[in-house]
Amino acid sequence: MNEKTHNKNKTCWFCPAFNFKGLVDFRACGQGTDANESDKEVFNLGECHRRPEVGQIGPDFETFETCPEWEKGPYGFQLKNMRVMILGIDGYLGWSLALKLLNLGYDVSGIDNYSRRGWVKEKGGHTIVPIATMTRRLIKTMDSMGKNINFREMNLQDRNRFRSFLEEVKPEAIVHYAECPSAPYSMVDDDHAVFVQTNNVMGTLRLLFAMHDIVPGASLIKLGTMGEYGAPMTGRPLFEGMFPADAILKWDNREWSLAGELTPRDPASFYHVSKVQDTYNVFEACKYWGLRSYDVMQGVIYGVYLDEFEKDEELRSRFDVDEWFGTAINRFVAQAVVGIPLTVYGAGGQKRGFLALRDAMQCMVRLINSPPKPGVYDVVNQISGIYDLLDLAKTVKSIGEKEFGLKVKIQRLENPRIESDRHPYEAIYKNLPDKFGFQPEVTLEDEVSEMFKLLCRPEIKRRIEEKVHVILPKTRWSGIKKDMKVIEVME
Ligand code: USQ
Repeated sequence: MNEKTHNKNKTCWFCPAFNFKGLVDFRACGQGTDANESDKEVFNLGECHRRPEVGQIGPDFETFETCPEWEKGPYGFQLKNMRVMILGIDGYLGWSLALKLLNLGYDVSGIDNYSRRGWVKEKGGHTIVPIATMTRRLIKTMDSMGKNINFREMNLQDRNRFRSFLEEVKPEAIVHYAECPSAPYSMVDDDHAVFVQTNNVMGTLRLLFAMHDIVPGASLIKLGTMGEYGAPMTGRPLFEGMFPADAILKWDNREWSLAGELTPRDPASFYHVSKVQDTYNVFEACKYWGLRSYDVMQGVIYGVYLDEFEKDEELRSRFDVDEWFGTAINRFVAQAVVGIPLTVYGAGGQKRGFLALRDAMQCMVRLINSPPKPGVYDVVNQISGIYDLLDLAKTVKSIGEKEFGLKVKIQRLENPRIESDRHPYEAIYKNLPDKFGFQPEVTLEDEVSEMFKLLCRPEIKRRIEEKVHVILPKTRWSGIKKDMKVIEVME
């Protein structure tokens, strides 16, 4: 596939500017139109918001290649000045995506209530890469890119304000990052578990209803997680959200097709449970109302690099390494820089899908450029490789020692989580490369080197040293409050 033109044959069916007049057919789960009233047409004519002069047109009127509203970009055809709203625009991913989209010519808007800054502060941490206030960020994007972001400070659950912002912007795509992303934070106690689930699940539900009422044609790119699936000990592959066409269930000498059914979920924390519930809510909204969505089952993100960050130090995105908001590879690099033995939990045989920040951003742009048809709920497993934790720690150790002259140890700690630490893991991740032209741009080793380069700077190293007390894990899934024992230190 030519990665630049993978979406060239998509028609008005897929375009968020096309306003359908009839019913849409919910195709994602094998449910046909029989459930709808049979005397109504399933789909019929519509009109284009962007080109009212063409009048009533059919959904196959133009392709992205022929339509003058679409132009060739580095990640497929893109809708000119497409209006993309990022929910959670101040976060690690939200801010990175905002810069990437601005640079590519999108019209970017966003909301945030700065809760991520607040959660990290509540736990005594700070982003070890300093970040500017939103006001400074907006000034800096204007200075260095000449672009404005239409930003509003607000909570997604602030119903009336959010709805008026949607009315004002009328986004053509909405990227939903506005959730609390931390498994350990959701396991601290009942207050944190209730907060995470309320924040995440109710925020998404508010969003779905608001989209139904105000922008039903917009495409929703919703951040889910690979952790929804768990790691089944049978070794069953982790398909992309739904079973493939040839999956069969056999039982009691009988057989059924599983094609198109949502696969079982086995989430790994109360946070991951919130994402499972989101999955069902988004799936249902597509089914009931013809909304369209990609649910992005994202693996663990790592990295600090994006071309856009290089334009100005104040454009960098946050980078957390504390127990609650830091994730494995990011934490390992920070630990190596300040001489803490790398914290591998349990046997270290946990396998997970990982993805570098800049590759994650590429995937998101590709998904924005290729909206699903109305009524379609689809899933991508967004990872570029599968690694086990101990191997990752060894990779970080080796790069830290060879390239940066550090002395790095690895410690195996009692596992604070309830999870298998030796298990089979076969995640399927074909949709992004096969359907959307995704090609990873960076290797694990190169990104780890980039991280070391930044984190070894004296001012950043100092910021890690100030927060060493929040690096070792204290939150046990069992609820027992006790430090983790060191099982083994590996030189
Ligand atoms: N782990 C260690 N040492 C550490 C930190 C983590 O061994 O210092 C292990 C954990 O036990 C776990 C694995 O590394 O087995 C991943 O843990 P993590 O903290 O890097 O990531 P996780 O809690 O799974 O959550 C992160 C993001 C979350 C996203 C998820 C994708 O915080 O938002 O949903 O990655 S996934 O892991 O695929 O579910």
